[in-house]
Amino acid sequence: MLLDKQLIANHNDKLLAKHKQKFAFAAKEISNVEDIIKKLVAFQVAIPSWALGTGGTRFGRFPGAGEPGSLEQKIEDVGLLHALNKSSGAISLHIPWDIPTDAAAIKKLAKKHGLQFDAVNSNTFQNQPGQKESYKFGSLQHVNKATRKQAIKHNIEVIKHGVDLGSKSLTVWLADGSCFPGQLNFRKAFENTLNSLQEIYAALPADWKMFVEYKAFEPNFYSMSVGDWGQSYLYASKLGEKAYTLVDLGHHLPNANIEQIVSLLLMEGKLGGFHFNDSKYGDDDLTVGSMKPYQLFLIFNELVEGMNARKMNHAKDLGWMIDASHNVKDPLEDLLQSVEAIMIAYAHALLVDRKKLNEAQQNNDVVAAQEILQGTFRTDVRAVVAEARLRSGASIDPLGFFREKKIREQLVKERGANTIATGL
Ligand code: RM4
Ligand code: MN
Ligand code: MN
Repeated sequence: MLLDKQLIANHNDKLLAKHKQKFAFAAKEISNVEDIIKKLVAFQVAIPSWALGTGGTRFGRFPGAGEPGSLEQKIEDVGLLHALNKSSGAISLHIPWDIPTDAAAIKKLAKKHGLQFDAVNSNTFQNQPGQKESYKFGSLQHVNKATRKQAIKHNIEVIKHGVDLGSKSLTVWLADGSCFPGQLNFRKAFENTLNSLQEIYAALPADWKMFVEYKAFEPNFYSMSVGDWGQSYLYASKLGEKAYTLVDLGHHLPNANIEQIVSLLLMEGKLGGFHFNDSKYGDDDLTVGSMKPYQLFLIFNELVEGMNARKMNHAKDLGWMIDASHNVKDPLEDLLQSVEAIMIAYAHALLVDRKKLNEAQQNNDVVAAQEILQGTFRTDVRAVVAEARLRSGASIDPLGFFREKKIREQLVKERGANTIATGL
């Protein structure tokens, strides 16, 4: 489904007077509002191809209707999101869930929707039909060379798919690890993983990046072979300058100080990619900003501070992606909420008075530092984010549009009620 621009414009017209009033009120208090809007317009968050269907838990899955049943339909879904918010201009593919059999046609379709291909993701956490070696006891870390070779080969194939589509990065997330003490020799597992990653790294095109994603636990519950940012950083450093750490917000032990991790990785020039989601307990993969919006702001605050310190381009120099799963909400509505939460957190981070904050830090004025951060966080920037959308031709109110125009109902009519999207 390709959204008619005029429909969005007509919907915006109805909301315009009220929006302008809210925006004028917000803008009065913000001295650098035009600069913030420019940055918001440029900022794009990739949507993963596996987040467009209903996710499940290990207890069950309750599919919604009108889910995308093919890669083409997934691209159309991301195209819909992008038409509504103009901030979701990229899709990230998971192979083999979404193999682009006709890369040229897929590229053409993506282009029609204004989409680019973000990082490609490999999958060595599931066995595929007909696969010779099993990943039950790991993939790149495996004690058997044949299993490691098979997993390496898969990653290299994923790079090739990415090259065909114009991707520029590979994300490697490993489920590898152990479930019980004594099961693994940690050093050997590390060495095997590193050697395997080195072979994959050698197959990277010159202008590509490799993201090494860490996760504290699950599916292995005693040790993970890339369990935290220290281990990921170690692999990335040993691999070379094209390798980076990827931070997924849900992959830490409870109460980890993610903003500090982000700050130090940026300082070392080793933060490469970012997966947004929210959680209360573990890797809950909930809507971004639904549980801990203040933490999201604190993370963005460090991202902006650290990227500015290195004179990085906020929109282009890191890979931004949502990595969430939707068990009870409509995936498209959930993704619209996530993107909105990200844009609000980013706007807040751009709003922080860095000069004053620096002064407060230099003077050990703890109270002032807190006032600055919390004062910013409590500023309502929703109209500023909406203004950025309006100026880029998107909807002032994407969720309102989605509901009013009964987009899901139309998709059900097109696709039927029983389609099931590939993914977890
Ligand atoms: C993992 C991790 C990866 C994602 C898979 C589906 O927990 O977050 O990024 O590729 O899930
Ligand atoms: Mn992830
Ligand atoms: Mn995850």
